[in-house]
Amino acid sequence: MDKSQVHISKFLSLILRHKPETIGLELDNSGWANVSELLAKAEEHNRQISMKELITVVAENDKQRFIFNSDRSKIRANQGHSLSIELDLKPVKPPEILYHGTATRFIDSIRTQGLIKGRRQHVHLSSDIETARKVGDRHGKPVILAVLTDKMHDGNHQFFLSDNKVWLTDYVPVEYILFP
Ligand code: HQG
Repeated sequence: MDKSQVHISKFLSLILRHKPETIGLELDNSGWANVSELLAKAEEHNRQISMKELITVVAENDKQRFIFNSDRSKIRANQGHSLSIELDLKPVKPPEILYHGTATRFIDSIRTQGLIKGRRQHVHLSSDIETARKVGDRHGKPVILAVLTDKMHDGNHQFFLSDNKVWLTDYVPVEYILFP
């Protein structure tokens, strides 16, 4: 993504995951926004985005954060919401191990509380270490935690796989976490 695409992606993350009210937009219960309304309201708030730019950002987004419906009349974020919306994801059996990237400063708290979702709708896990490292890097000195997801699944915890391949779960109790 080039600089202007990153700029648009951050704006879309704000609007489609967290605060649509910033531009007076409403999402439906599944997090979908009407595309023409989104572009019109963005423009009213001095964020001019063309349909062509929007299509490029959706297609070339490094993490495939957004998706259109089939006729491109609607758009939503694939995951990462703090808004309470229904993504309609089906529970999926996870692999044996998934990874969570965090920062050293959170480790003491995670050791006592486990992994909590905080302001987001889910705890985010990835199937590869490199992604986890990048996620942790956003918060400080990165630490990669391995999570025994097959054991969690056996213990009746549910997992979901978002359309952009982020693993989501509600909470990770500390006994399932392998600390480095
Ligand atoms: C930490 C990005 C203290 C948790 C990424 C994380 C991801 C605790 C931070 C997505 C804790 C929350 C989400 C506890 C968890 N005590 N700290 N008990 N339990 N934490 O940003 O997972 O680029 O809400 O380890 O790729 O970092 O936005 O979650 O460090 O998929 O598309 O609390 O955001 O995607 O931070 O990132 P976040 P995250 P995008």
